[in-house]
Amino acid sequence: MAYGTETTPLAPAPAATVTGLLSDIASTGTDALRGGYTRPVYSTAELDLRTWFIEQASKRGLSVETDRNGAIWAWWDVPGGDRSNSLVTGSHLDSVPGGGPFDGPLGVASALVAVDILKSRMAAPPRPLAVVVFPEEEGSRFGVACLGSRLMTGAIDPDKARNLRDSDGSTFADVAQANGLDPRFIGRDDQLLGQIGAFVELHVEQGRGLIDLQQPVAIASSILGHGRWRLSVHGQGNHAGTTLMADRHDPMVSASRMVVAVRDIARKQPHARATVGRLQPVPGGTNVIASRVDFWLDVRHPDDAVTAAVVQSIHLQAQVIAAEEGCRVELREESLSRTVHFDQGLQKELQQALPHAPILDTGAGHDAGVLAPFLPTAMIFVRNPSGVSHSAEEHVVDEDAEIGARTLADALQGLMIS
Ligand code: HGY
Ligand code: MN
Ligand code: MN
Ligand code: MN
Repeated sequence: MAYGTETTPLAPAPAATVTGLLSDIASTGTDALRGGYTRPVYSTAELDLRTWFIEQASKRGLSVETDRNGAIWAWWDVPGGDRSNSLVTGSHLDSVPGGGPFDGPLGVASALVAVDILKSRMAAPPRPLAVVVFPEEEGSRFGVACLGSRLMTGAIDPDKARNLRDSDGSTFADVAQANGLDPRFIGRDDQLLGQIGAFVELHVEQGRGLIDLQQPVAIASSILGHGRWRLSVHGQGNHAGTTLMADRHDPMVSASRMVVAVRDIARKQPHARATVGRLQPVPGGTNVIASRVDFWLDVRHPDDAVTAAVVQSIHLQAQVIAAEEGCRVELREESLSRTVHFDQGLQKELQQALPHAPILDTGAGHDAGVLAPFLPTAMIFVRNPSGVSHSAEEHVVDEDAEIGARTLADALQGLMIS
């Protein structure tokens, strides 16, 4: 270095912000066709997000490990490295097709900024802290939501998970193996589960609660029970031009009548939500009467018995419609999550740290909901001025995003010393 040149001390790197971290990944997995983001688990986009997360965690001096089910854990260890009674926060990076930029990544980015805030307040954590990214939370590729957290807790049979197939016919076992996992060892992880003292997930609110309350953050009280069922309607495939209308057993007509019946049945049950968002004719040709139509049903209600009753009514009505149309219908349950009430004790502790935050329930499923039966779990929601989610319109204003991260840091700090 030439003498006499004054070296101005390097200015400390500007503190990371949630908005800044999310802008780093804003071009990853954009979907020109659908709008929004399409980041299925183990797709190039989601793998790029995993790389981003590992880089961000490593930059913060966290020790990064991937567990047997593909979840990534970034640890801020206590001196000595004992991880019992750890605090865990985080969320997911995969998305629904055409999803918004915040569903999942907001919780991950906020957790990274919360670590920065806590590191500015203490040299070492009094309790081990981990930021986790769970895989396949949306179930968009292999059909079962929260697959990573269900595997870790044993909430899904590993054999069933290994044999789940994506739309190309690849099994989860194949894809997991291609991404460094050993499919023989996926499943319940008692050692990891036993280390977690509490889990707090921050997530964009997927509704209007905070808009109407005019508050930036809320604490979650419960998650509606929800399930997914696949209905397959079998008819007579045939030529669109040579088959008279009177000679048809068209499963597309049956399925369409069934979708309307789903809406009509759910409308009769206050608080019930029933959705058909995915319908696949086979073979799917414009000039072909389908031989089969598969469609997927998502039903949710605060009372699990009502969810079951709604599905049963839908199944009965579907059988009536199929008989009238000369078709046959099969229904198969793909996943079921009971209504979850978050840990009261943890909720009270959060309320001490966040005295102004209202308490809200949610109809959206989360990894936190899967963990809740196994360990004290809580969620923090951040206001979404669009009130819309699972859509490109989903939004969080910069100021609320930073309030969310600070709120998470305060909540975690409160739990560290409790
Ligand atoms: O479907 C859900 O509620 C969640 O976003 N996976
Ligand atoms: Mn989510
Ligand atoms: Mn979602
Ligand atoms: Mn979720």
